[in-house]
Amino acid sequence: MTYSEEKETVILAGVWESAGGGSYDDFLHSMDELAELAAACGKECAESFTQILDRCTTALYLGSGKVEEIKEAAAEHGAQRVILNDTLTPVQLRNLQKELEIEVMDRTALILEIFRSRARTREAKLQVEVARLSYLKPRLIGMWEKQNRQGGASGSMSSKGEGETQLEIDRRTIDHRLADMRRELKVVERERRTQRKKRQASGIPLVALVGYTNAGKSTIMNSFVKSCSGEEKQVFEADMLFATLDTSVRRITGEKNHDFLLSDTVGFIQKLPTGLVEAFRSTLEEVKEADLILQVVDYSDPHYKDHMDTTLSTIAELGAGDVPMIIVYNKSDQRDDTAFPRRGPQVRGENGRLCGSVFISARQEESIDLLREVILEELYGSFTEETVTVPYSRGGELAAIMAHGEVLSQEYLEDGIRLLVRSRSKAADDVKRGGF
Ligand SMILES: Nc1nc2c(ncn2[C@@H]2O[C@H](COP(=O)(O)OP(=O)(O)OP(=O)(O)O)[C@@H](O)[C@H]2O)c(=O)[nH]1
Ligand SMILES: [Mg+2]
Repeated sequence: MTYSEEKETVILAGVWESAGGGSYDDFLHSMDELAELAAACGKECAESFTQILDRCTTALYLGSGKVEEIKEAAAEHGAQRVILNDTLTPVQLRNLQKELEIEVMDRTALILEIFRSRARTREAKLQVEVARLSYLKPRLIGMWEKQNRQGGASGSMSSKGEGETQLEIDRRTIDHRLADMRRELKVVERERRTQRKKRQASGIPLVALVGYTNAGKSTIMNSFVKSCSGEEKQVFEADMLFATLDTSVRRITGEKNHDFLLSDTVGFIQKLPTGLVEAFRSTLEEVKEADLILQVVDYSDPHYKDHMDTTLSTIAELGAGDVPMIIVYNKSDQRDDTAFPRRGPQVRGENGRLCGSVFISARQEESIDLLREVILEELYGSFTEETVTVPYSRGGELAAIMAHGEVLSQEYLEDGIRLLVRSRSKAADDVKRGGF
């Protein structure tokens, strides 16, 4: 699955299953997304075919008439590949390839290819490779048949029997490699767990940016980073699907000892191959451990509600359904009906839980200030003013109060100092409990 420097010309095709329950509109949207995925992978789409069927055909995915049409179009455009909008069975892939006589690839393989080209760290590379080999294994037979037909790399393999033997060897090789890589991943995961424990021990709350791919998560991360530690800790952001694959965590300075850690990770998409969710589980595990999830939504996308559904179900799948959440309606600058930055109404989440919401643009400083305020409120409570009297003998307590709150006035009494303190309510509770 490599692609050359020159753009590969492809043809897209998808089936809307009228008996499948999904709406036709959603189907068309997923076809648009397929085109974006292909573009993100450096492919040029020459034509796109859609077909309405009760159910996809078990032999070919598409109807045979449509396959003929695609074959003609592929010849006309000089296309090198046809990309299908679903995950195909090994049989469908094999048959289609035979009929079309050019490369065939399904949505899962396309996403895997993007992930593969983007993976940077050893962990991400291993995760993608595990997902890719698991996907490839049941589909090897089709590749062998193709090689035989073309007299490809192993041209000497003339009889079927030899091919089958080679297939067995290949499957075993894959099994060995998978076992090796899973072992290596376990080691990396252990390191990640150790890091996470250290972080938890530090007591600094973790806030996780989560959302559909291209929603603006990395841009929000960078705006926060820029506001407190300069440019050098920036993460990669770009107008492309799956710009981020590796999780990064940055410490964001709040105010008065109220810091938090912000994590940015891989985005979601509808029909994200389950193999990838599995492979990325340890990376996404951060989300489960978070004290707060920021669900970033591209509010300028007409399909933002579907994206939210996909994100919520993936969060639930990861076992992070109970983590408090704030919905961040980002890219509000791209809408002419939305004032921003501002707080939005409370939104009822999947399990009936209420989440706060906020309308922002990640590129605007005031927006980031508001978002910081909303995060701090959620983590440390809203501001309250309270009078406390600290005995002269307890200087440590006085220092803790000054570190976490703002002293508005002070009065020296006989038995101690009376202070009027403005602080976040959760922090004030801790002071009262002697938690500092
Ligand atoms: N107009 C506008 N563009 C934005 C805003 N936030 C992000 N973008 C742009 O949207 C594109 C995607 O942003 P990223 O931050 O890379 O998105 P992401 O959610 O990290 O995406 P993945 O890493 O692919 O999951 C970039 O071109 C950003 O410049 C915003 O508030 N307004
Ligand atoms: Mg990103």
